[in-house]
Amino acid sequence: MALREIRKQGDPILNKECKPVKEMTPRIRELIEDMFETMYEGNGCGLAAPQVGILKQITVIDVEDGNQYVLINPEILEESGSQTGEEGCLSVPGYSGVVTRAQHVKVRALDENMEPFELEGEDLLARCILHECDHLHGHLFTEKVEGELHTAGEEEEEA
Ligand code: GNR
Ligand code: NI
Repeated sequence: MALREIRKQGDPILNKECKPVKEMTPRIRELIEDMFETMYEGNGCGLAAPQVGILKQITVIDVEDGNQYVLINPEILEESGSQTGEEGCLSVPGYSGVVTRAQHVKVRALDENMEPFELEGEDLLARCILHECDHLHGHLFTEKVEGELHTAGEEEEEA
């Protein structure tokens, strides 16, 4: 296991389309382990392969619901409802902004054994799934921010 370097906004790799994974290999298993380690080190709730410089459709998610999700070649099947809230990204360190996303999402993906599964999520899990799927298609949350990006950790004072 090893930490990988997180690519930051401005790195053109973050705006590229990722390729589907055709078969599991020892290198991809190692990548997935490293992605979890890198995500936990950064206190993130998800990480997508392009964030560590790999243009493959792989993302890992842990929103502290007791599961570690690995989504390979994820496809969004359904989106419903709406939630508006603060979002951040390990590739945009120090900033957060308000983004409106679906409240409920259903995805189909392959797991780390290339077995298909479906996952439904709400709230933070839905937000995280959509954020990670955006990464796999070259999109960052900054494109969807309503209003300004805020400096994370600095709350505005009451008037
Ligand atoms: O750590 C992260 N927090 C977060 C907060 C709200 C919605 C999505 C996320 S994902 C992000 C980690 C990251 O950059 N994943 O790509
Ligand atoms: Ni991100």
